[in-house]
Amino acid sequence: MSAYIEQLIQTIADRNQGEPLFTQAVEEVLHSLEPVLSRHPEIESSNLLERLCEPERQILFRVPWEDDEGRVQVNRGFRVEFNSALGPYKGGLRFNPAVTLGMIKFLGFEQIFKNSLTGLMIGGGKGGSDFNPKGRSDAEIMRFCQSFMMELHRHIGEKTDVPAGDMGVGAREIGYLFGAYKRLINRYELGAITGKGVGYGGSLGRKEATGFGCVYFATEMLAEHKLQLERKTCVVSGSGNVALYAIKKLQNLGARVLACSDSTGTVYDAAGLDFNALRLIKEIERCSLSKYPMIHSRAEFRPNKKVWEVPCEYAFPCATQNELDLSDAETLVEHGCKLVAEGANMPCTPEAIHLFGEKGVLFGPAKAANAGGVAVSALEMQQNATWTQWTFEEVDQRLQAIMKQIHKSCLFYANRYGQPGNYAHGANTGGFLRVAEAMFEFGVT
Ligand code: NDP
Ligand code: 2IT
Repeated sequence: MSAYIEQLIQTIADRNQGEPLFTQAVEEVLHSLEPVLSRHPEIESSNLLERLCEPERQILFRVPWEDDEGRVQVNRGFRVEFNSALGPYKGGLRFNPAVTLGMIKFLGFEQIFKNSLTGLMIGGGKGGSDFNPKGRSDAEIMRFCQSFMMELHRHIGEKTDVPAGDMGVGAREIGYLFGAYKRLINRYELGAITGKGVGYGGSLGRKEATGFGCVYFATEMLAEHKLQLERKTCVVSGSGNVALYAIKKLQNLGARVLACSDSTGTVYDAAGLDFNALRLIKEIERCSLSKYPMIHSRAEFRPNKKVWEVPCEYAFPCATQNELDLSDAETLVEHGCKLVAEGANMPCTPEAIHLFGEKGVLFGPAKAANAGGVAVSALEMQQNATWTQWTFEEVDQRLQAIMKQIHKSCLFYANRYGQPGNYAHGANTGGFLRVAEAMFEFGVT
């Protein structure tokens, strides 16, 4: 590693103490950039990387709200506006008790490169709260969202910063957030939030986009290596928005999905998972997957077990960060797994990714493989800007074209900077260069 990069990583770790997820994400990107730096000395001389690793703006706020018992609760709200070189800050909101500033910074940092890779005009940002939506009534969720927006509204806008969903934030929360926003600003500013309901300005295909996009990306990787999806066995971790629609697309394309998971455990169904049953349990009833065997008695629920123990040919981590570690990677390799495509953000640890490289497991990194969600969010902004709505087919076709293009870019940049076939390398360098070129043209910003 170059002394410059090593020093920079150290400086960033020192300046962001107590934020291990953020430093993990930064390290992974900076390591990839070495060959770029040696060809472009102006990056070092202009301190571009230091600027890139420092958010343009970070907003922290109190979110007071009243629960159903009339008690006043207090949560923390975050919005990290990381980089606006390519467009308005764009990225989701995460509601989860584990949320910290460091977590939002890691997600916002990743978002910069992912959004750049889509080729669309979107900067990088992320937000959220340490609010735990689990076990809360709809009325509590609504009051929380309204209070959250009471502060957030002054920072967002269709040309400023455009939030969407992430873990714990789906159609219900987006509805409450948009309803509050509209009231507070007294304007029907559709493009200020994405992931909206399709009846009031949302894009058809946005709900499916991340999961579908991840499978489209995997399909490109497989085709590149003369492999197929049809009749292959797959496992998907998680059973939320990303996981469910990855499962659906895998099944549509003829794969057999044997297992998925949630925070309570794994469900294994040798006959292939039933998408409608999963959707009922997770999207509609918001229950634990332990209910699945009540619908299909042939299936087995394994409490507190990870999905990686189920032998598969292709694996799709779609739940959360660092959910697939070295020992999980070893298990996957032992079972003959040939491809891992990340639907979640940073689900594989650096050690796991290293092992995949050594063992020749094809690895599709999150920045590329899960970019379909934010890409269709940008398509939602385009529709909103022209007060139109495209058909599902139109959106899906554009999504497929975008995922194909991202796949091509990854290979192109990996090859150009001396790591042929390394998708993670190509995603980092390709995503970086587009942002860096814009930042150069802006001067010192
Ligand atoms: P959801 O909240 O819809 O679903 C998250 C799922 O992961 C739930 O099923 C949850 O279980 C499960 N889960 C959480 N922790 C664990 C764990 N340790 N082990 C197993 N399962 C777990 O979130 P999304 O599907 O939207 O997001 C999932 C990932 O994808 C996140 O990393 C997110 O940042 C990323 N992502 C999301 C995009 C989007 O458009 N939504 C776009 C790009 C990336 P339970 O139901 O029990 O809580
Ligand atoms: O991580 C992500 O890309 C998202 N949660 C989606 C962001 C968006 O703005 O649609």
